[in-house]
Amino acid sequence: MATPGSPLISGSHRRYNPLLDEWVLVSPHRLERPWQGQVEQPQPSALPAYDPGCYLCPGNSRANSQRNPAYATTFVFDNDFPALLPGPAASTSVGDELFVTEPQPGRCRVVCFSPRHDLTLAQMDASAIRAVVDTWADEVERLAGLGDIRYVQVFENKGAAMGCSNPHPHCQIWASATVPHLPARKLAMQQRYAERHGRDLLGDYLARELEMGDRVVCRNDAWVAVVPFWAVWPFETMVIPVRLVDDLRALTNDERGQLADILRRLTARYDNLFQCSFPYSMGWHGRPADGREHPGCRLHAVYFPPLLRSATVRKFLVGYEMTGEPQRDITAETAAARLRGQSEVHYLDAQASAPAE
Ligand code: H2U
Repeated sequence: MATPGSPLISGSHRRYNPLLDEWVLVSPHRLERPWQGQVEQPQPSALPAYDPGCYLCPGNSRANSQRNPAYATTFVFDNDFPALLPGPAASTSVGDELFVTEPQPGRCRVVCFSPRHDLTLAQMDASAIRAVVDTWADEVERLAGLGDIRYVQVFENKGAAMGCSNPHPHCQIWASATVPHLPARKLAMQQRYAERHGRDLLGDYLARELEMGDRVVCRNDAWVAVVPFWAVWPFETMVIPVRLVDDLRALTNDERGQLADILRRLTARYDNLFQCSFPYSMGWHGRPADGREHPGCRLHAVYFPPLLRSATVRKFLVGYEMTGEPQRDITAETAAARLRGQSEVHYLDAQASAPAE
């Protein structure tokens, strides 16, 4: 059945992000200018399954004379160089109006997704990704239970383009004594919407996206991957649960399995777009561990990939974006159509199974 799609806006316009109370400038007409970007050859993976020099591979040594076990699925350890240090619980801010500080004690963990150095989520099978989902939920549970922790941020920084130090598939978890300002603003906006409408913001947003259809990338019964209407990064996506669930810990067995499915399919589409290991930063936003009510809070993941036109041509948030507000040329609808047009079979797996010429 044809979906109605979004109202067509062709000139320069701004779009509002109701989750962050921010705007993005959209300039679709600029896509008509001559393009001098290169078209690149597909990139084969040159990585070995095991790298003796990798500090994340099984059995290898890390900083501070630590040694990784011979792990077979996921492996989690305390970051040897943590940005947040354990300490006394956060007290109130100190200083005058212009020079304010407050303590931010916490914990930092590193999660290896697989013993295989050469895989990413896009090439792992659903059962291996399911182990990652379970590990995230277990870690949030454990860290949220520590007395001095109010927020647990799970995030993955993938690819050298994002400053990632190691291609071995991994993510980080930073647990802090106060809620960082981005999730805090989202919680406040979701609460305001819930108080005004008696429903949750992302639930209403998801229903409208499913009606319009033109920003949806892929979905299953429990999850939808969508390029948000207010996306800043060219191929930015959100992964939103169909059920109102506020936290990774609260996902049912079925929702966890379906999450593994949607993550594999979305990341395979990303890799296939420019036939490379697609760099991105992703993170989960959900309920804090502060024991308070958070009306309207719906768990979701955000993916921020920097690539624009090829495996090397990326977007930078510079110029007007640092001085005015974020801007994009390709619309969210066009980006979603490009991602929808990709296969969910990873290009390296397709190459490997293609008959030799
Ligand atoms: P990134 O690839 O996103 O930088 O994450 C890798 C993390 O691994 C990084 O935070 C930690 C770094 O501090 N690390 C260790 O904990 N031990 C090591 O021996 C090397 C790196």
